[in-house]
Amino acid sequence: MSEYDTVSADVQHEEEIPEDHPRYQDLITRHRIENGVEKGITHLQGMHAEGRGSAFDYLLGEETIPSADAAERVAAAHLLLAEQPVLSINGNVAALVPGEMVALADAVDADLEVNLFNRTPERIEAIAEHLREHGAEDVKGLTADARIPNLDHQRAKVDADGIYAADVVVVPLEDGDRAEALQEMEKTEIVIDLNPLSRSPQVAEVPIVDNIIRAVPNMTVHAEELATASEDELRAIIEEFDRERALEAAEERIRNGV
Ligand code: PTJ
Repeated sequence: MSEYDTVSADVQHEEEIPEDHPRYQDLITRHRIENGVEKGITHLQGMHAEGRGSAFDYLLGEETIPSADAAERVAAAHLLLAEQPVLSINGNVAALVPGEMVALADAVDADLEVNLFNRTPERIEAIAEHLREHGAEDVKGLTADARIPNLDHQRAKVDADGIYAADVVVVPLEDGDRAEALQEMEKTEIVIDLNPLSRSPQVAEVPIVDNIIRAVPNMTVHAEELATASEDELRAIIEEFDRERALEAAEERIRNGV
């Protein structure tokens, strides 16, 4: 029996997963999503989403490829330049990277807003509470006093002084319709999605094809490094970025391993 056979399928705490396990990150991810479902944070559909993401991550080599790192730096530059940046949180994001989203929001002075595909008052409140437990002081998304135009009922609900008014929005693991509707509102949209062919990264001004577990901490590192950069320097970073090339590079890695 190998030492890895001792990793039970019924892990209670993620500390039980050995860090040198070859599938460590994937096991941690699965564990956090399961925990999220048990706590009423993550929707059951979030498990399907995670399964899809994990297949793409496997093909990407489970690492941040250079084009994704560049996109994460560009995203940090956009967030630092923004007047009113907002980070959107759904049930998968809350389960996977709650503290990391709070740290990013602090680094770029952004708001956090809960915005769900499968919206219920119970899940909104559970996610807001989970974020508070991870250090968030103010969580938006509970008022829901505005609507994203041209989108069906529940998914369209946002805060008037949050996503509705934002100039730059980070929308991780987003559904394509909402990503398109936000694009139509002429917001600068930063999408994190492991599938480069999904509609959300396809419409985003900054598509980040990377696992959210790696992407968010790396965006924070870039934001901290760029904190003293001038507006001109930040604008130059943004102008150099080629979104089509970033999408092609990710697809190339997935299809051909290059
Ligand atoms: O919490 P809710 O109710 O708002 O629902 C959230 C989900 C994610 C269930 C909902 O938005 C959904 O069904 O999303 P989709 O259409 O499955 O899209 C999720 C996308 O995220 C897919 O393209 C996945 O490949 C990608 N993805 C999954 N896990 C990760 C990921 N991308 C980055 N990092 C991940 N860990």
